[in-house]
Amino acid sequence: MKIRMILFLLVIVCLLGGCAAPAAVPPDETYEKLIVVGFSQVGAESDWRNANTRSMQQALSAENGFRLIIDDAQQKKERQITAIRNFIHQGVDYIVLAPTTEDGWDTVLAEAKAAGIPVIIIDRMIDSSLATGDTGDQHFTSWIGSDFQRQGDAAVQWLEKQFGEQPLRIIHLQGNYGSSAQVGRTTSLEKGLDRNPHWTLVARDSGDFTQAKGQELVEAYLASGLDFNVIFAENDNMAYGAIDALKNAGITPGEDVIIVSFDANRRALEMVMNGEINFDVECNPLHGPRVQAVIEQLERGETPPRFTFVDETSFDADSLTQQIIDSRGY
Ligand code: GZL
Repeated sequence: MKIRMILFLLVIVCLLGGCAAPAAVPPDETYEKLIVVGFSQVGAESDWRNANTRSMQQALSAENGFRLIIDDAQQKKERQITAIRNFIHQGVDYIVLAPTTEDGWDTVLAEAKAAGIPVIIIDRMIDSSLATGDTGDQHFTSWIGSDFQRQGDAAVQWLEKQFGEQPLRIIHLQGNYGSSAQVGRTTSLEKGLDRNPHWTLVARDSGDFTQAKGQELVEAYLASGLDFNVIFAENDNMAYGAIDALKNAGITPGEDVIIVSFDANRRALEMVMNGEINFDVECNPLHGPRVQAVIEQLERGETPPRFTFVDETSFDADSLTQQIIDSRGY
């Protein structure tokens, strides 16, 4: 009886509007107008990568008219493929991909194309055919990144200029195998070794672009008694690790062992100034404004460049000043 009375009273209250569903929050007009961008990022393995992510966040911000969704793939391609499929399912307006390695993207990018979602590639190449300028498939709208073989050539030519006929015994710390940053920089060193018979490749391993692995590899080389006088590190974070290993062994980096590196992060340029790194090749990560410009062109119905190679330079102690370091964007 009591339950019936309670139910009766509830019905009365509802009829009087006391339990109407909360009014749906009207969609925020500005939120609706934001351009939604799904960004599949390699990971957070290096200073370079983190600067790249910050650049994308600063450019593709809500105040600039964007809603940026970032997926960190932890350097695993499979996670990137899943992320892209999720972006397609979410119906984002654009997809930006910073690919881990060059191969294996055709299927998922064809799915994005079928869904009518433009794809912008940044940083590394997605297919060696791109390196030849061949437009390859049409599964991407625009590519913005670096010429990694040109970076490698700058480092090798500096070694040739600095050391002439002196014998070089080289440790080669590579980036992630199959990434175009590793492919390009390695190709240049290979050609340098072919050109210079007085150069010897003492050891070569992948340090995955990380500081920890760079230190681990050089500690192992030292423990095994390898004799080397150059470390060719394919990014600054591996160079940092190598330098720690040398210092811990009482070896002076930049003097007893020549250090060549890539990225030219501000932290590394300080080490060029203090002599621990001898030569550092810029690899510019600040792609956010470049991606923003491409999307804004597309929004206006314009056609952006298919390939944009970013301008980059290199640094040694002779060319570097504190003013240059302080002016750097990353
Ligand atoms: C290069 C970029 C590389 C950097 C590393 O464009 O892909 O990946 O050289 C980063 O620091 O991890």
